[in-house]
Parts: sequence; C-alpha cells; structure tokens
Amino acid sequence: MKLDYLTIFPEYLAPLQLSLPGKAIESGLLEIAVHDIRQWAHDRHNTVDDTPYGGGAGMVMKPEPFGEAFDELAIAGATVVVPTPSGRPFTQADAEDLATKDRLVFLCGRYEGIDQRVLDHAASIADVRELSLGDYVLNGGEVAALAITEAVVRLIPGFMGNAESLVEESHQDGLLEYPSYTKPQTWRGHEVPEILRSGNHGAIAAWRLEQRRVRTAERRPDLLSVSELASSESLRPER
Ligand code: 6GU
Repeated sequence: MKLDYLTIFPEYLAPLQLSLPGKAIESGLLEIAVHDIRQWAHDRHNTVDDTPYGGGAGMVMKPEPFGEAFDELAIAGATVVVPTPSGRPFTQADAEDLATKDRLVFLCGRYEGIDQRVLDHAASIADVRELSLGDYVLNGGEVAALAITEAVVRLIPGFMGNAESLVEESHQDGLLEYPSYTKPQTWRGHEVPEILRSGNHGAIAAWRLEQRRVRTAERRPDLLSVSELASSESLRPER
C-alpha cells in the first residue's frame, strides 16, 4: 500500500517512520511519502491560506497548491482521506475497507478548513472520504491522519505478527474487550479472578463474555441493541 500525506507540518507526521508502521515500511509492505504543501505555493511567502469569502473567523486553505499536488502526485483513482470534525464518524468498518486499497492520500487541513472546491475536484477524479475521529476538535488533520493510518495498516495481511489478536478483538463484534490479567496472582492486594485460574475453559469463556456485556452496557450502551440490554442480567428489573 502506498500512503501519501499532504500537510503544512510534515514534522508532525514523523511518528509514521517509527513504531508499528516502521516495520511494515522496512518489509516493503508500506510505502509512505509525506509532502509539505508549501512546495506547491509559489509566492514569496509560500502562502497556503487566505481569508474566507463571505467573512468569518480564521483562514481557509487555498485550492491552487492542492491542485498542483494532485497533478504531481497523480492522485486520480486513489482513495483520498480527509480527516475533519465535519466528516462522518470513522469506524472499524471504514478501517477494514481502507485496508483493501492500494493507495491512500491523506489531506491534512489546518485553520478553518480546506476550500470546498479542493474536495469537489478531488471527488471528480478520486474516491474522497471525509472522516471524523469523534465529537471534539483537533487543531488540524495530522493527529487524526496518524490515528486512521494506524487503524488501517494493522489490518493489512502480513502486517501484524499475531493474527489471533486481530480476530479476538473489541469492535469486531460490537462488544468491548474483557479485562486481561497476567502474573503475579496477587499484586498490591488485588487478586486475579479465581475463574481464570480454574482451567475450566468453558466457564472462562462465559465469564469473559459476561464481562464484555457488563462493560459495554456501562461504558458504551449505544453499542448494545435494545434486546441485548433487556437480557443483560444486572439491568433487568427485579420481579
Ligand atoms: Cl478527523 N480532524 C480534526 N481536525 N479534528 C477532529 C477530527 C478530525 N476528529 C475529531 N476532531
């Protein structure tokens, strides 16, 4: 998979060369290119933003540098990912879909956003996905692009060392993960639950499933269907 990033803060994306993606780069599974949008700005100050038509606060990223970047990078046919709080919520399903693509081009906007025509033009030659990480505001798309990248590349076959930890995972089936424990058996007065040391694999699986349901009901009730909520032991009204 080829990954391109357009940003005015290329240093912000330095972590791409570290950690998990780093190994995938060395193995040739991933090819990563970070581009400073200012290289396609040609005035004396390499201006990439301007005041908004219609007035209002902040600055808008100008279209021309993006246009030149699109031409030089030949983005036609690519999947263009635009991290923005105005996007649709980014989910594991999006990550799974993006993991099947040959080429992702991330547009990292700063300021109040990118001129809409950049997105309209990109959509005429490529598959554009405007995605949000959640209901809060970041200063720009860089950190979101890193998060989306990590969610995607770990799904590429051959990327993760441990295939099992991919399967048995939160959000694959709509429930949060069960709590995990390792040695020692007692730590600072806290015990590993007895059942996990019982050797009864059926009972352990049942306990873990119940933990997942309780956690999900407490922390993410939005993930549970009405019927699952009603059948959850602790939440059923007493009769
Ligand atoms: Cl994807 N981008 C920015 N700039 N802010 C965000 C976001 C994305 N998701 C939540 N806030």
